[in-house]
Amino acid sequence: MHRTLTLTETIYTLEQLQAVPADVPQIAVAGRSNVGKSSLINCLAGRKKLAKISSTPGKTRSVNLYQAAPGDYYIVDLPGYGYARCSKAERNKWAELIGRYLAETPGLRAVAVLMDSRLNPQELDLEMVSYVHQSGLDIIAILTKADKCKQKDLAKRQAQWADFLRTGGKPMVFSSKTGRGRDKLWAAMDMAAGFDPEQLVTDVLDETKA
Ligand SMILES: Nc1nc2c(ncn2[C@@H]2O[C@H](COP(=O)(O)OP(=O)(O)OP(=O)(O)O)[C@@H](O)[C@H]2O)c(=O)[nH]1
Ligand SMILES: [Mg+2]
Repeated sequence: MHRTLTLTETIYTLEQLQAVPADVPQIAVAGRSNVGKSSLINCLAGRKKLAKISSTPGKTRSVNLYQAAPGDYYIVDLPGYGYARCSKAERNKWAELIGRYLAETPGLRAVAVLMDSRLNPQELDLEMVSYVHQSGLDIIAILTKADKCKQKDLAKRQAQWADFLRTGGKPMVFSSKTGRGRDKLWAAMDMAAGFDPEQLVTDVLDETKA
């Protein structure tokens, strides 16, 4: 099925957060700086330059809402946390923006938490996972940059993370470079947003026939 993502809102300040539509479901994409959030959005969209990416951490500085179609919900690219090389004031500003977004968005249904498949669980990853658990939101746990790991190490990493995920499930394995996990992630996003992926396929086929 052909999916599209369209950037509809770019939010820099707490005041602008008020403009976020309350009635449309949203799935946030969160994770430490440089883990691959914006690359994952581009991979889902099948476009290289939709979201800006960089090998230098701290690239995304706003909350960016991408409208998914079909389905009609938002996938939201967040600034990364834990970026050490910016001022404390700036770090606090982002942390507050991310925190307020996660706490005050009525349409928020789930948080995709991205973790680097090459690293042991980091303190900031564990904090985010426990925040999502406490807030009662669904969690979609994702190991990024899987192309940089051997299959055996990925399996170990999945088992390691399963201990921390309350659902008892393993994180999904994803690579923006190879597209590994892309279809599975779209299905998980659809379901978390309240859509049945199979129904979306049927709807699209019906529209094409009509
Ligand atoms: N090999 C490989 N590199 C990746 C993958 N995903 C992202 N990268 C690289 O990792 C770096 C960071 O990617 P971004 O998508 O900008 O990361 P981000 O999480 O959005 O970073 P911030 O916006 O700074 O929080 C870039 O150099 C990407 O090319 C992947 O699946 N495989
Ligand atoms: Mg980014």
